[in-house]
Amino acid sequence: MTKVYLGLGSNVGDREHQLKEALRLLDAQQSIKVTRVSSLYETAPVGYVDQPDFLNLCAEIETDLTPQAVLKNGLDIEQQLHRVRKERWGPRTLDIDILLYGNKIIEDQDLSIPHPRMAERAFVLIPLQEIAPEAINPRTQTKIKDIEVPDETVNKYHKR
Ligand code: PH2
Ligand code: MG
Ligand code: MG
Repeated sequence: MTKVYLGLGSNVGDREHQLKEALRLLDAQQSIKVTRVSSLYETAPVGYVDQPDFLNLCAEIETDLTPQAVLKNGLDIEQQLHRVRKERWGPRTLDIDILLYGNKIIEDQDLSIPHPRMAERAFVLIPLQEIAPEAINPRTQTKIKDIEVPDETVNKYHKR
């Protein structure tokens, strides 16, 4: 079994419901067990800023699936929760990103792990530091808890 860390975000519709539904659908897979979930965080949009605030969380799963299969699972769940892809970084009902897959480094055309922008994003780092302070980014060999968090607006929404 491999420990995989996911970043989930939503800024359209019933954000909290969609995040919880995504966790439920992940855990319902035979091949995936959701083992830890962070608090929910309300976060100002990063990148394309003219869009609603997000709710973000991070989850730890254990799985024997390949990285590509985890990606496919995430995309299927995004579809089930009615995600419409219009613009990159635009508003979405649900986004599931793979942040870390064990200690593997993956550079495929459609998949880059560790997530290439995770160290620059407070909306990823704060929830990830909550559930996986000792995890290591295999690209930089840094512990997650030692990564300096950028100064963005991130408010704890509530404990699950
Ligand atoms: N996701 C993005 C772009 N910007 N900003 C916040 N606060 N949260 C996100 O999940 C997010 C974002 C692209 O996936
Ligand atoms: Mg994303
Ligand atoms: Mg994504």
